Amino acid sequence: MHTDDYYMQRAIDLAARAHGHTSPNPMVGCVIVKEGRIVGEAFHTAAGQAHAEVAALADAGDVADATVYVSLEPCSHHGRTPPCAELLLKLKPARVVVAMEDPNPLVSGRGLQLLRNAGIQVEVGLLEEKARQLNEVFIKYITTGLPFVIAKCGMSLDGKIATHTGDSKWITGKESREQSHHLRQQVDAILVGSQTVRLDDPSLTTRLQGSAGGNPIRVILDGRERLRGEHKIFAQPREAPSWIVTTTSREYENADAVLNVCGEPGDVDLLELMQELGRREVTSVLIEGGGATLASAFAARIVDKVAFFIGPKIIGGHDAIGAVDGVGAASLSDATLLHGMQATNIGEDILIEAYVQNTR
Ligand code: AOF
Ligand code: ZN
Repeated sequence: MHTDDYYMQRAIDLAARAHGHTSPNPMVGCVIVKEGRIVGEAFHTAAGQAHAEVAALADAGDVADATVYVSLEPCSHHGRTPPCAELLLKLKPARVVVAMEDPNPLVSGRGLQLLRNAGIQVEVGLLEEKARQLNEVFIKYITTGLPFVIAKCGMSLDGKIATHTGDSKWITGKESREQSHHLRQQVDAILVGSQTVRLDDPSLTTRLQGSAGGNPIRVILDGRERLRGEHKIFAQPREAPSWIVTTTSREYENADAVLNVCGEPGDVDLLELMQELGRREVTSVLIEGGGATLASAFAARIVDKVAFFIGPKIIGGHDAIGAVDGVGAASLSDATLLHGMQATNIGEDILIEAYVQNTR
């Protein structure tokens, strides 16, 4: 006999198997238990595909005395698929245990209410923190319409992303770089400034061994219109869409989309850009620099999480670019405050992750 915690953990683990594949939907897992045995289980594989509960119920057969564990409240609305709560009402399991309420305003408690009204025993909040962390992207996107933004960089212990002559390859080791590809695989879009494209000419694709990792959309800020057509992001055949963001009406014949986002001339309004990306169902963005782009992102308060890789080097020099450039905070009360800061050893490097307080 296992505990409720055990089965919910299994539902969360199942959900996580689809990491990077469910956008704009959440990751959801479901486990159905009868007389101490798992009789059905499934996870949501992609938007438009069956919800976790539907697939697990199909797997289970008769669920009259069963407990259904699901990592997100069963939905009550007609989206791309019909409401899971209605299917549960029809099949009438004895008990439904849910990790967290669905933050989708179309659901938010209505699914639970439907089940309770029908006399099904409902419990909410088991392993809720884990479930919320798993779906931090979905929670942000569905409640604000803005993508969840991760600011990433690779820097020396003294916070530099290049030497004063511009040498930057490599500050962190190959394990960190591989970890960055995992991050790319999990997001809908990567954002960089045109300076990074001009200096590094990156391809910004996901390269992971043995994985058909999805390539995120490449979003390039070109407020000052410095990009020409010769860069890898414009190469054919296209490995991923390239969207260029400008403040004027310049046309880019090689771009897959041109997003005209007003701001000061030469300065893209990043909050407006996030709103536009949200409208295009981009639920997560990985900002990969450089220093000026990260500075604008923190100043615009669009960053939710940081992932800073620190290599065991000290570069020094006041002309060496820092991870976060720009003018910076005038007083500490203007600094971007973080919480939940965590360190992980990655090869010889350390990855620091933390959440930004007072994001939008
Ligand atoms: C669940 N189980 O496996 C998922 C849920 O367009 P649809 O029909 O796929 O609905 C998407 C919404 O349904 C999504 O925003 C979220 O509120 C919920 N997703 N719900 O009970 C699932 N993927
Ligand atoms: Zn559903």
